[in-house]
Parts: sequence; C-alpha cells; structure tokens
Amino acid sequence: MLQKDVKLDDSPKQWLLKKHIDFLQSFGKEKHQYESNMMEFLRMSGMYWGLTALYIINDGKIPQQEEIFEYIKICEHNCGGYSPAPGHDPHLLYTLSAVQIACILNREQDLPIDNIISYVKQLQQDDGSFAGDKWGEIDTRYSFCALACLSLLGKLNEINLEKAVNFINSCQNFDGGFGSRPGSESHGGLIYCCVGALSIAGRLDLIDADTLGWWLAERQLPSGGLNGRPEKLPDVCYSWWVFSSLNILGRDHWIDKEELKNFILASQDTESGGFSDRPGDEPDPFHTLFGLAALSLMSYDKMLPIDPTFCMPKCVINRLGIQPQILPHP
Ligand code: BD7
Ligand code: ZN
Repeated sequence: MLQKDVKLDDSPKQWLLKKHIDFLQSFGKEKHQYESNMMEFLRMSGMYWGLTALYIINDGKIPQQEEIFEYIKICEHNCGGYSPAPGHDPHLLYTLSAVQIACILNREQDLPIDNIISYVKQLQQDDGSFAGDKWGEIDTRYSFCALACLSLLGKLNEINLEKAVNFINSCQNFDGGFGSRPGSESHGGLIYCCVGALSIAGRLDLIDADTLGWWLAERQLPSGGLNGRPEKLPDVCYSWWVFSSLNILGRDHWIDKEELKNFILASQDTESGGFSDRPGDEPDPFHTLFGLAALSLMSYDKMLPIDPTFCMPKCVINRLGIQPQILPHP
C-alpha cells in the first residue's frame, strides 16, 4: 500500500514562542478578523482557538477580556444557542465554543445558563443522538458538543445520558474506532468526539482500548506526523485529535513523541509565527491551537497543561471541579 507522507528537512527545529504570541495577538485585532470572509462563519470557534492557544503559552494572560465577553453576548439567541457571528444562525458547535470561552474568562456565571441548557436539551433525539441545530443533521460531533457544554455548566444530569451514551456506542466499528453515525467509517476527529464524550460520561469501559489504541497509533507516519485516516497526509491538527484520544485511553506511549514533536515544530511559520497543517503551508489559528495543545500534552517547554478531553487549560477544568475519566497505562 502506498503511504502518503511529507519529507522533513533535517535542519534543527527551533521553538518560536514569542512569534506565536505575536501571531495570536494580531488575530485578536479587527484588522485580521473582519477582512476574512472564511473566518466569519467560524468566528466564535476562532475566538476559542486563539484564546486557548494564547492562554497556554502566555501563562494565562489574556488581553481584551471584556471585549471578548461582549462578543459572546451579541451572538446570543433567544433560543439559548449561539451563532458564530451576529446575523448567523445558532448552532451547537458555536454554543460549545461560547461556553468554553466564558469558562476560560471565569465568566460562566454571567451566561444565561438555563436558556443554554434548554437549547441543548431540545436537540436530543429519541435514539439519544443530538442534532447540530434546528435543521436536524445528526452527527457524533454534536454528541460531544452537547455533553461538553452541559458538563462545563455542571448540568450533565439535564439530558438523557444513558441514551446519549448508547447512541455513541452504536457508532463504534470493528476496528475499535468511531464514525459520524452507526455504520460510518472510523475517522480521527470523530474518534476524539466519541472518546471525549465517553470520558465526560465516565463510560470509557465501553471502548476496546487496545484495539482502538492500535488503530490510533498506526496513524503515525515516518515523518512523525499523524493522519486522520489510512492513506491520508499527516496534518498538525490530527496531532491533537489522535494524540489526545490516545492520552485519554492511557496509550499515548504507543507512538513516538519525539518524532511527533519534531513534525509539529517543523510546521511552525518561521516568519509570521503560528502553525500550518504541514510544513510549508500558511499558518492559521486553528492549526496553531491544536499544534500547541498537542505539545502541551507532551509537556513541551513551559506551557500550561491542557485537558485532553475538553482542549481547555487544565486549571480551568480543575476550577470547575470537573474530572473527566482517563484510563491508566495498561
Ligand atoms: C469538524 C468538522 C466540522 O464539519 C465541524 C466541526 C469540526 C470540529 C471543529 C473544531 O475543531 N472546533 O473547535 N473544526 C473546525 O471548525 C474546522 C475549521 C477549519 C476550516 C477550514 C480549515 C481549517 C479549519 N472545520 C470546520 C473543519 O472541517 C476542519 C478542516 C480542516 C482541518 N485541517 C484540514 N482541514 N477539519 C476538522 O476539524 O477535522 C477534524 C475533525 C473532524 C470531525 C470532528 C472533529 C474533528
Ligand atoms: Zn488540519
């Protein structure tokens, strides 16, 4: 089988901490944000990516906290959901991003919590799955969004958790992985969503950790990078989706961490700072967060620790008194 991969040059990879801080801070400024149309339908998530990334490399120091919280408020809808930007429709994806941002800012008590809970609740279907919005698309991504939202707000008991867990379990495949719906092929991003949701629900016992751990470990390519499915190119963001899943399952020693660090560091933009999907491409806040988050999970440099389930600073998850389930090393 032909394996797609990239070739890294063997020059030493330096760690561009200061440039990453500059890159992330410049994205917080209007200039960048409003000129890009691509970013508008993702903007709420974009804020979560930038804020989390900056938090873990800048020792928890976040500028413009009041403006960020004000932005969440103008994206709030009467139904309890949040849109990516004003004038867009609310969706569970951006509702989770908004809740994550508020928690990082230590402002979750200032959210309309009961409204958010009722928004999430009414998206749960009879089979336990979740729709992403009123249009009704079903996907295991939305199961993760729903459980993460409610857990962060301390209201996991407000949905039918048993049914939610059964639906996720029904998306498990013979290779140990998970897809978007029952019978859909395994995919690194969706595996993270399902492993994360089961970690929040305290039901990792439903996973065959050896079989899934093996599938995940096979995602590492000779370049050191990880892909999301067989025969795909490595991508920095899968360093997070795949490596954090292995970490939750207590199997992260099944891949070569030094090689993975090397691949992530090779994907830094040496001019502007930030990380791209793979060496030589344009950097963006999305790959910058997931590259940094993976480095943090490997205890790189002096970064603040990240929580593998929520992809949020560990200290924030601790403050909220949440303890997502993690399996010990076998
Ligand atoms: C993933 C896919 C979706 O259709 C919707 C949401 C997600 C998860 C979401 C996230 O990480 N939230 O924190 N991902 C995205 O918002 C990205 C944004 C993006 C668009 C274009 C280029 C870079 C980032 N989306 C919507 C994606 O489809 C990215 C695109 C991509 C990343 N690297 C190469 N292409 N894919 C992605 O997130 O895949 C990982 C994943 C898939 C399914 C579930 C969870 C993770
Ligand atoms: Zn990517």
